[in-house]
Amino acid sequence: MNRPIVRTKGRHKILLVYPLQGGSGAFVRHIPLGLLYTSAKLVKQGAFVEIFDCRLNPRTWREELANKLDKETLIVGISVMTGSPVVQASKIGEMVKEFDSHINVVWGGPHATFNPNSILENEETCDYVVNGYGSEAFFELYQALIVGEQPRNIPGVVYRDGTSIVATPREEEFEHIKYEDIPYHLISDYDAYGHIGHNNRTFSMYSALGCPYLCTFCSSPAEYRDIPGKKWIPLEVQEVVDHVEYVVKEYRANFVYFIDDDSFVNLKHVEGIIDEINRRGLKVKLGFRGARINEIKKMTDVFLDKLVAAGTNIIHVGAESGSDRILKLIKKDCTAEDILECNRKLARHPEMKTLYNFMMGAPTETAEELKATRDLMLAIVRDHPNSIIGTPNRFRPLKNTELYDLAIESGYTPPSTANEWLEYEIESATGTDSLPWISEEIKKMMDLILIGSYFIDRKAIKVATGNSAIEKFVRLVDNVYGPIARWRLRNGNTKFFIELPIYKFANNVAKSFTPNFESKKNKIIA
Ligand code: B12
Ligand code: SF4
Repeated sequence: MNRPIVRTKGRHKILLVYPLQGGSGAFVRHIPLGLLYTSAKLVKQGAFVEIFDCRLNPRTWREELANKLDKETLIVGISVMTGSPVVQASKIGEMVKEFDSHINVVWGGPHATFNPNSILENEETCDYVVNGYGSEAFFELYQALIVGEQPRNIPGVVYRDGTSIVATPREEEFEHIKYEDIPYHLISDYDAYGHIGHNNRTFSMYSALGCPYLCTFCSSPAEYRDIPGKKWIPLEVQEVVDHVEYVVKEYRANFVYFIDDDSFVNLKHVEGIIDEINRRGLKVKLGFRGARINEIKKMTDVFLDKLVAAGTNIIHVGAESGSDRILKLIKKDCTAEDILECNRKLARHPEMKTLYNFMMGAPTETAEELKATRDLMLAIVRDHPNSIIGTPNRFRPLKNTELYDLAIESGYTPPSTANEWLEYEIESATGTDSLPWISEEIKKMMDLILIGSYFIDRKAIKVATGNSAIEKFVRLVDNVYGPIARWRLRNGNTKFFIELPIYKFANNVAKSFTPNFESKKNKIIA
């Protein structure tokens, strides 16, 4: 279905909403790229689209969102990740329907992709779910809704018809939106986005699509399983660097975050990009969120020097566990010793921070294996002073993953209602009740590692370097409490662990904060 946009005097407006995020959203606020991609085709065809980001107004979003709605609003689309954004999306749906029940509420994003039926069964106010990539499906859904038709046979669109749920299978191919078609103008204030402690103007983008690996906890293999052919497609170097140049020149970006699942499957790909960035003389820092130990093993010091010289400021590495058995279970294709060896290599290039991701509480994981993770974290920090231990993810089974099946076998019952999804907050220290394999001993160890991870590497000093109230507070806590946390972590001591309730309280408070990432040096004077 590819009719031109029908313009009516009646309902035609689309409002795309990014809900408040969980705890990690207090530290990282990327541009709502999913919404820009989703609206790309619609904007190109002349539809009226607005973006509203609740994260920029955490306390007043209801009133501000209500002000954006009127009798011409046809669709409110919400981008939903698993965890507390599900509850937020549910609140947005209720608010919209209270305002006007004729507005169509559409859920999309990673959570919607894996849970369309559960959403439609439990969220009365959600009318349609888009499963998978958004641009084409949302365009076609809009075309149906604007002329009052049922969105029959639209790949990826799922909806209720009476008491049954109708789903048309999605198109199984990678979505690639040309950078010229990304409607960047829908975002009015780029200074509002970034990472805590950075006063950079950060733009996230892809350099490659997909991922060829099969880590058993991750949603990506499930997402790409049925896509025929290669599972990792590097974008053309010229195109990637044209995109970088475009955001640098048009939007004064000075930090580009490659949000690829994995950028380094073929080292030549990244090498091509950094060479071309250098050749064009673009002044921009780089971050890569997808790097694997088996890939770092292949990187030479010359390659790493080049990455640093090109302005690479941070690289994220999935270490996940200090236990070789767990590393094998999650198919990381490496051992704990490999991680240490790669870490020592990365330590020789300290200008580039290395952020390690970890996971705790996988099905069958024992307390001893968790201690091995704790020991690995301590060794990483000892060997590489500019490493950062990311807040470890408490394992939560993601639908369609191999570990999900193992979790079900191990007695796990998945959530259904929005409030149950709240318990899914991966980085929070609450709610392990639905994971029956987590013993009291493991739970204590997980809590200890979680709290310790904030202090193990002095990240407050490395990351929260700005002058905002929250950053000053974080540094103060690091100075006063940090030594105790590190001592507890090293010794596995959880006696009188009053830090845990304090942490839970602080985590909740942090969510309603809007840290100021504003880049004053870089402000565009309109
Ligand atoms: C940036 C990012 C974050 C940021 C937040 C996002 C932001 N904008 O600031 C932060 C750091 C806070 C974050 C946190 C987490 N993240 Co994250 N994150 C990402 C990342 C790297 C990029 C997201 C992005 O912009 N993608 C690009 C856009 C174009 O893709 P997209 O959002 O999927 O949108 C497409 C479709 O989903 C759909 N769509 C999206 N929104 C909408 C809306 C409508 C109306 C429609 C119709 C369609 C639609 O259309 C879009 C275009 O095709 C992805 C990995 C990736 N490469 O996508 C992981 C990813 C989304 N995160 C993931 C995970 C596991 C997490 C965490 C749970 C754990 C963790 N610590 O990483 C937390 C928890 C978040 C929470 N509950 O609050 C998983 C997905 C989990 C899930 N089921 O939700 C991903 C896919 C990584 C992975 N492979 O494991 N994340
Ligand atoms: S964790 Fe990373 S490397 Fe592994 S499958 Fe997911 S995206 Fe790919």
